[in-house]
Amino acid sequence: MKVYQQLMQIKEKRGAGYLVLIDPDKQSTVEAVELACACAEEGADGLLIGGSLMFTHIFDEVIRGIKAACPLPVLIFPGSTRQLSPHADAILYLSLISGRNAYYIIGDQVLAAPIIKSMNLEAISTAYMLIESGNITSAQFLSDTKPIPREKPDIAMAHALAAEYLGMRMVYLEAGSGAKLSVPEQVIAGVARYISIPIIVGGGIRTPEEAHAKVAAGASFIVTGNVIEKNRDRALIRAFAEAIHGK
Ligand code: 1GP
Repeated sequence: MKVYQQLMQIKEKRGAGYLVLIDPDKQSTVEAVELACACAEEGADGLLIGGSLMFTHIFDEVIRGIKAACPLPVLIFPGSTRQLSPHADAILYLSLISGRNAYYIIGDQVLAAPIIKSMNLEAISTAYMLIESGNITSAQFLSDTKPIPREKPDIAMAHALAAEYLGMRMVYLEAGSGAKLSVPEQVIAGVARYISIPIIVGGGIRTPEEAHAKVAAGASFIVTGNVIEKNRDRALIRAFAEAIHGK
């Protein structure tokens, strides 16, 4: 079964899905594999691998290691065309539609498309939208784009609807890794009632309660990165999974 279908089944059965971001820059391969296995055992639904920057050469090795040890679907969450691997199950094929920098809307995608095809990777077309989060995030700085103001849900809604009309399959509302403030529920709720494609929400989510509030507002998938990578606490992974699945 395709990963996209798998994700839709998770959303259907569990109300929402929990995706954990593993950044190969922040740990060794052994640690990344350990964390991935803990996520599988404690109820997460999938893994995102990637980051805005990549200082390490072990990107491919981490994905291979995780795939060999862990049953969860592995999706690449690419900061650039340098983050590709034939060992992943799929790639979030991101277009940074909140910005007006053509390179991140279509330039990098053109460079990546033939490689993705040759790797036989499933590409899941995803509208990537940066939402203002209290500080300048890596994604904003590196893409040289402005985020959508957090108190203007109407701007986010119009962008998300444009993505749906363009045929994109998911919308990712991103506060940024380590963001001071996560995506406001008001923005999620506005977008959720306006479009019919699933919404991923991530960036700066630090507690299961916060994750639950995002799902209640209309998120279909929640992503956490830093909070799990720093604590590496199985009970916390379980608590996030339960809060997101509505248990
Ligand atoms: C970043 O949304 C992800 O792209 C995760 O963010 O590391 O802040 O959880 P955090």
